[in-house]
Amino acid sequence: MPAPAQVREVATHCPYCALQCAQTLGAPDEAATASGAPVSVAGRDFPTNRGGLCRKGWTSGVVLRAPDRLVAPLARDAAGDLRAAGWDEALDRVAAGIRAAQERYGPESVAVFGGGGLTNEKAYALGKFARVVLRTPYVDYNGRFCMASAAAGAIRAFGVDRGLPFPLADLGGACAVLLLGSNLAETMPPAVAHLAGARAAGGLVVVDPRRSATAALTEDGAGLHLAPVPGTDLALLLGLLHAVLAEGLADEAYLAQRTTGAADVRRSVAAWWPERTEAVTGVPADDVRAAARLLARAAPHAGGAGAYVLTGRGVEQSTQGTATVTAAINLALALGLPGRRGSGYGAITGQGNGQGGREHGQKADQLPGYRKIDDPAARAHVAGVWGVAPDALPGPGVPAVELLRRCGTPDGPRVLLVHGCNLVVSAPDAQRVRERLAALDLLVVCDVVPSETARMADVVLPVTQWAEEEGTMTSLEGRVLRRRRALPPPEGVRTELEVIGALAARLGTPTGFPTDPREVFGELARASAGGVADYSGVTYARLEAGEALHWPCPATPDDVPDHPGTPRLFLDRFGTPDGRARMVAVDHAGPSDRLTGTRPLYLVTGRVLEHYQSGAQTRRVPALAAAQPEPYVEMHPWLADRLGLADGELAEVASARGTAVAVTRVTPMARPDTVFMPFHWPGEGSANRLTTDATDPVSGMPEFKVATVDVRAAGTGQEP
Ligand SMILES: Nc1nc2c(c(=O)[nH]1)N[C@H]1C(S)=C(S)[C@@H](COP(=O)(O)OP(=O)(O)OC[C@H]3O[C@@H](n4cnc5c(=O)[nH]c(N)nc54)[C@H](O)[C@@H]3O)O[C@H]1N2
Ligand SMILES: Nc1nc2c(c(=O)[nH]1)N[C@H]1C(S)=C(S)[C@@H](COP(=O)(O)OP(=O)(O)OC[C@H]3O[C@@H](n4cnc5c(=O)[nH]c(N)nc54)[C@H](O)[C@@H]3O)O[C@H]1N2
Ligand code: SF4
Ligand SMILES: [Mo]
Repeated sequence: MPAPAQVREVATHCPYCALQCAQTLGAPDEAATASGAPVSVAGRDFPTNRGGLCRKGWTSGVVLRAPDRLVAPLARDAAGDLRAAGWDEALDRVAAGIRAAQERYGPESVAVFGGGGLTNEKAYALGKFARVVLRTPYVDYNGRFCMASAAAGAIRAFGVDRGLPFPLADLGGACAVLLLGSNLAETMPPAVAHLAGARAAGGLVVVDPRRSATAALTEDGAGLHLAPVPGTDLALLLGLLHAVLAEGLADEAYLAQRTTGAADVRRSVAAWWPERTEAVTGVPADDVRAAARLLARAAPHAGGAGAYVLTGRGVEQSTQGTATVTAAINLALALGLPGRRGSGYGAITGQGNGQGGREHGQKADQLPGYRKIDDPAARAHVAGVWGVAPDALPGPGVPAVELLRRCGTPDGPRVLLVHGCNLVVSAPDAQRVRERLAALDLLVVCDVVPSETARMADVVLPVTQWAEEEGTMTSLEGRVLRRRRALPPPEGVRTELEVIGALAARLGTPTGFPTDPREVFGELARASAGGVADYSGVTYARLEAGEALHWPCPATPDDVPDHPGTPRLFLDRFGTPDGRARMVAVDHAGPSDRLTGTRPLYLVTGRVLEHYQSGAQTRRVPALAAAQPEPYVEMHPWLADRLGLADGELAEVASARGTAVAVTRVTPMARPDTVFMPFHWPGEGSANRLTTDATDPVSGMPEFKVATVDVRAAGTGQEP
């Protein structure tokens, strides 16, 4: 009998969402690893997850052993098939394709698409590679699909975008939480524990057109569920603020001392009587008033235990996402919440490194440290760290959706490098995205598995995943965490830092591209010094010692103690030039799709507990795939009855973009005028065949959440 494998315990964090639950991996020794021994996963005590994990976290070790794991580069041959290739051959082909495009069309012919799941080190290296080696403005990432509106709203109001400007555990002390468009109970289950205080006080208010698992947490006197017409949250927030002001519940002293713009905002909500709000949103006027009172009673100026306003993708993935976030912030400011201990406003970041991913320079308009690429001082600082002339850095590029629209067009990018995004499943109007990718001269995809996007590529480069690499992630509360290597990667796989370094060497680079994550982090920290997201005082050594370091954490001189990091922002002042929060008046216009006689229903899209995003990872975990095997469309029994659809029957859902076919699930969770589809699957049932690529004018974020559709039994032709 072979000797049992020695198991080494490695403390790390979950590969998936921004909660970054702490895990202990049981990693078998090298010999057992090589023969495919499983990696065990256990929850580890940590302030965000308190030892808990969701079902995805528990099964995350399975992805490390995916049978179709990419272990060699793939290159498309003359017959059009992807076949295994050596690293030199694959990298040479990528470099030659880039050079050919650039010689013919200039540096703007090459684009980079990054991801919010990449470590800080990889995101930083990718942005630097795009600017210094490719010299292209065309770099953006999937955070544009996720956090862009929350970021734009927070920067405008507070001068700083850190999803939660306070530790998540602070929520526990509050007696009211307004949760807009977030289904935490499925998307971050361990976080639900932090709502216990609000629920016990009857103060949890969930705004969601569906009676989601999170909305159900308001039952039994725990709070209120408001179910607006999809896409009308902005009107609801204007009504809530109207009610707060009309009933004299605002924190006037705070408004006078800590904000600007209150007078404009007051005028702008004057006409949003709860009754008018009801007419637009369908939320009863009495519920609007009740929610306003409940929040106000919990606010610090009323002597309450504290209140929070939190937004999620349900309100942000909208053509008025930035305005909606702004309205949520205005409400929070009127109640005197932000920058107060035990109260606040926050946006719940989604991807594992959704926060860090937007700070280190893979966003079209940014340089590391959350610096603006069009700011001369920022350019000079970062160029200095990179050892290049500031003028050599390109200017701002365009947001993700626009970048994709330009791919393969005569004046747009001819080559696209994708790192950490399964675009053809997760981008809006995905069939059109497929067409754009097919029109490229060269599509290069770096991934760990043959995702649907990788299958379209000309060259696929296999990279290490999560437990096979070192790095850092920044969680939803702005805390920098160590991701640790627990086991060696399969032979034939390289780290993304090695891939970027090898391409830089082939293409010629004026500066170094280190491949040791610790070294990259040191450089990133220097590049971020003095920026909004200052990591210069964070080191691997401090993280390894278990220090809780939330940025900003600037470096200190040798004779001064280390900066302790900043768990709570804005306690003294906001990050604006005058230190006050800016209130900005906004108004409601509604989503870009309108109900019509031929498209009489709303479609909203989102997530289920068992699958993560495009499903590239979780569809490869048998237990998760068995629990949620296929695309479906959720509808109310009345609607199903009217459409002649029974549970389990195939429904055809048609929008102005295309048609999807998915299994009907009849449930009273849905509003009778609204159907819901998760977006985790490719193919015929893919929700993003239906979504619009209309974007928010400020943030560039697409309107994933609301489309108008027709639904009928599949195969019944034009007339139902
Ligand atoms: N299981 C699971 N967990 C995840 C992820 C995953 O893919 N799967 N992804 C992670 C990532 S990247 C993200 S961004 C987060 C997202 O986390 P959430 O924001 O919680 O997730 P969603 O399901 O996209 O949307 C939340 C809710 O918005 C509602 N909604 C739809 N339209 C509207 C509307 O017009 N108004 C309002 N008020 N609500 C609306 C939907 O009904 C849904 O219940 O989750 C993270 N965690
Ligand atoms: N209809 C609809 N569409 C949506 C949304 C919605 O609510 N509704 N939500 C949007 C949101 S919030 C998000 S965040 C996006 C997410 O959508 P995607 O960006 O497609 O997310 P993932 O499925 O996580 O894709 C990540 C890919 O990177 C691979 N990967 C994992 N780790 C690494 C790594 O370290 N390096 C590299 N190179 N690859 C890696 C994975 O295998 C996977 O193929 O979807 C958006 N699309
Ligand atoms: S909630 Fe998020 S971080 Fe925690 S185990 Fe689940 S997927 Fe992982
Ligand atoms: Mo996301």
